[in-house]
Amino acid sequence: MAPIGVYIKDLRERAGMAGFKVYGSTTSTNTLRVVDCLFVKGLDFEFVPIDLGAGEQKTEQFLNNMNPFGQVPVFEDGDLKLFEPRGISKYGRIIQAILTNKIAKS
Ligand SMILES: N[C@@H](CCC(=O)N[C@@H](CS)C(=O)NCC(=O)O)C(=O)O
Repeated sequence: MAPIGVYIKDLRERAGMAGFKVYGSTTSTNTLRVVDCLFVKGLDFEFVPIDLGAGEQKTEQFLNNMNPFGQVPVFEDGDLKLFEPRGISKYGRIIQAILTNKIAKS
């Protein structure tokens, strides 16, 4: 396992560069939890609607590229994808700290 400094450096390099995306549905409480968390942290993101009723979360494309569990939300930052709301929230907190220089840039 890499030391935490390596992860922090990688996060610093990627923070806000790629533009965040949230794939989800406004009828999904888990999506709304993530959206709310990003708003509170002042992090910009693009919202990509997924039609749960139509089963868009179960397509092969979604299962292979977004979330193998076939659920929303999915948070995307470049090639990084997260699909656990608490993990997304924690990631947002770290990114916010980096962007607001609470974790000093080297
Ligand atoms: N483990 C996930 C569960 C996410 C979840 O339950 N998502 C629901 C919407 S709130 C979903 O995608 N449902 C559609 C499905 O399961 O097909 C989490 O904690 O967020």
